[in-house]
Amino acid sequence: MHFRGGSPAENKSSLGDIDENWLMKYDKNKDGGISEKELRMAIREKGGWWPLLFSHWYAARCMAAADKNRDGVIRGDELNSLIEFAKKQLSNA
Ligand SMILES: [Ca+2]
Ligand SMILES: [Ca+2]
Repeated sequence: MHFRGGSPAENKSSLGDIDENWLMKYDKNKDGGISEKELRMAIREKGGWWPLLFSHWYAARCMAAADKNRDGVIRGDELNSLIEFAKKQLSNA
């Protein structure tokens, strides 16, 4: 993985962990999709991403960007949108 910019090295390595397998670990109700609640857990557990305070705000932004059919769950192709959005946000942070 290659990222440009001034982020600390530990942020760069944690960005590489953001993929579908990582997200699906947080699919607690096993419905094959990631709800906003599940996404918040993922963000909180990631820790280094964003301060805890932002987890609600950040999850809502990710949902708005990735949940194309507005059913409140990220699944299938939407997962890729979510991953792309998250990486873009985080590499700019
Ligand atoms: Ca789920
Ligand atoms: Ca959806």
